[in-house]
Amino acid sequence: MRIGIVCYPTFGGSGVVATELGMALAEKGHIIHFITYDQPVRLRDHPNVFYHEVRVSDYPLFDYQPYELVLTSKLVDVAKFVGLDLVHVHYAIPHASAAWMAQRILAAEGKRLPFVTTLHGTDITLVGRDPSFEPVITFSMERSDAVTAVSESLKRDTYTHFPLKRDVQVIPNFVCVDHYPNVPDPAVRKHYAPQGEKIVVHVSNFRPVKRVEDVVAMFNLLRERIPARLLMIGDGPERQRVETLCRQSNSCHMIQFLGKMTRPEEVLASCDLFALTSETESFGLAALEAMACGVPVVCSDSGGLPEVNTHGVSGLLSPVGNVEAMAENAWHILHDEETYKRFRAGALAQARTFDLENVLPRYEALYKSVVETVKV
Ligand code: GMT
Repeated sequence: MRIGIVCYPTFGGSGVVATELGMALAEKGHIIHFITYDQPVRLRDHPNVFYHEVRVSDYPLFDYQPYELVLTSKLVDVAKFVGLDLVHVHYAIPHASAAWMAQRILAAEGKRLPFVTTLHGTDITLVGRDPSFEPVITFSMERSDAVTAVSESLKRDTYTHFPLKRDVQVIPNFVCVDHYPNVPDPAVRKHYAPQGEKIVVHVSNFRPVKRVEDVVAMFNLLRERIPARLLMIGDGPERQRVETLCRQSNSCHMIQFLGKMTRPEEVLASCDLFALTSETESFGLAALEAMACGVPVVCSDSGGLPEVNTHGVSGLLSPVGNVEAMAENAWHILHDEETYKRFRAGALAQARTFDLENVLPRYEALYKSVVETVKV
């Protein structure tokens, strides 16, 4: 099939999922056209993968650049030129409405462009709840030829926040477990924890929803009981504030901010525990990536996190904001070798249930049914 993929090209989970899905489809022989404003960070060269940049003009009349319109025109252009069989848009805003508009423009010329919308989380749970977006998101979800959500929790949230009548299919996010290292590298461990301390790690885009401060609070409590270091990977609006707080605390020398990394798994695999303290998380791809490296997870029990991290198997969960419980959970996982080995094995086994091998056929089947049923 010739498939267009529209996504945010940044470090966020939706862009990562879209990119890895496209790469995997290309590997299976599909021809994939990424259409976005920048080269997706995880995109690699492949003979079946093409990238089309959406360039917004900086004409002085525009205080706000009309990205959605330029994206629509690009979709029409690519669809006509390469003969796309369908478009898969990741993140509803504004991708689903752009795809719908492109579909209508092509229909006026007697051409067909089915589109699938995948909801990733903040498009529904945060941004989507802004009433000013509601009519457009509801409309473009209703008009999508198929809608998927990355967890059961996100599906429930979608029906709660939007007056949606159509069906939403859950297709979870995935990892290619065999592509992740799952044995700690002694040199990396020595580098980050020279005294043999336990290494706790957090990866995110440091948005307020991640409650990054709770990671630090949980770590400070843990450090009262066992020697530990904390690695903070990623960057975003909260980083400066939280980094300043850390610098003022007496555990400053035990916390390192590493910034954005294109291959976080090279550090993750050498860590002992992953911490994710989010207010809400539709899925928690970062946690799944840690589990694919054999790293157990301590996280909040909100949104789709309980679907990803099985309590008592791949890690432990506790209520949002309860840093004492999170520190207790971290201590429980790390305090003795036998328990730790059990959680490590559990994390890896749980990650395997989300292996690409199990998820890719579900997207392919969905594409096939959409292409077979959608008319102009
Ligand atoms: O977490 C973010 O703020 C970024 C956002 C995105 O669109 O990249 O992540 C969302 O989608 C990911 C991929 O499906 C999920 O793993 C994240 O849980 C979800 N984030 C939230 O729900 C906060």
